[in-house]
Amino acid sequence: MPETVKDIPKIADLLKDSPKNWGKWGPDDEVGSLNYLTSAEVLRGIAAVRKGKVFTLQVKMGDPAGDPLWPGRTQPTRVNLLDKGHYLCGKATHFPGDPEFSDDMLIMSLQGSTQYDALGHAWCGDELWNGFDARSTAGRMDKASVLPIAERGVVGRGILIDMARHRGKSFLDRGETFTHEDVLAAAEAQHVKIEKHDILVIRTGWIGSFYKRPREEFFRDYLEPGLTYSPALVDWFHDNEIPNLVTDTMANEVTIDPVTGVALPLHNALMRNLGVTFTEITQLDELADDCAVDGQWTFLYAAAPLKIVGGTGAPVNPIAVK
Ligand code: UVW
Repeated sequence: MPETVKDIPKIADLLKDSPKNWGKWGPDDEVGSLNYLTSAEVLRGIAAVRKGKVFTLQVKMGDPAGDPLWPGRTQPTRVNLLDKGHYLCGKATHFPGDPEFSDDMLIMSLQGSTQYDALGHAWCGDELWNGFDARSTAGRMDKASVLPIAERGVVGRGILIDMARHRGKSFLDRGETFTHEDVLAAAEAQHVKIEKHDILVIRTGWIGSFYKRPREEFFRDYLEPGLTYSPALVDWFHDNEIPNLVTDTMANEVTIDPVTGVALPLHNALMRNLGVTFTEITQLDELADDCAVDGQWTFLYAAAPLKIVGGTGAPVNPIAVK
């Protein structure tokens, strides 16, 4: 880790020789590596289904006890607009025949729950994914927003790598890192092979731990565990044409890269440069427990974030079918 802030490299310099998929799917492409998920990949996902068991991977949203979200973002808050009280107090509109209704609204950060990031969510310099002008983010995302991902949907073969279990922990420590080589070692221990175009789902146990320990402890000097940047890791994602990285952390990577001191370098190396879509804040504990029991770590993965026009991200409830 550099000793002073001025020794921390600029992300653009750090990644100047890093591979890019810009232009690979044409100059207008806004879904990046999801292009790898062809119909054949959907069928490969379906072929992984053995038992018809369904798992939903979203965290609860709008829990009055608080939701897990990046410090500084707005908690999803659900507000009742109409309920029995309005009828009792004579404040509700009456419909013919006197049917009664409840109604509500949700206020939240679009990245404030289980979510897909738009490919344009993170950038460096003046260009987003595919070389789109970063000025297109002003006011709303005119390019590489979450909408094209939402319209396309994400379906393929998912594979769960349980890094926490591999390390004999219920959840990884604050700031604990792992590499693609650790991911491969965990896969080997699980007797599974990560195949080209797999949707890579990595469990750290971190989000699950939010529900099991004091909030002050979870958020103290916030530093998540996660994948850590190296050129070899980026090459591995590139060579294996990984379309989607899904984890149970808020940012899919260790918060501060311990070697360079750069914050969240994989957001640029994988999302901006390779077009790898990021799914964050998933809850993977139940799926992982089931996989550990039956030894089946692959499944059909299906998800579609909400179709938010110009959104930098959007909530999603991904589904795994074993
Ligand atoms: C940040 O933007 C910090 O993270 P995320 O990708 O979770 O939105």
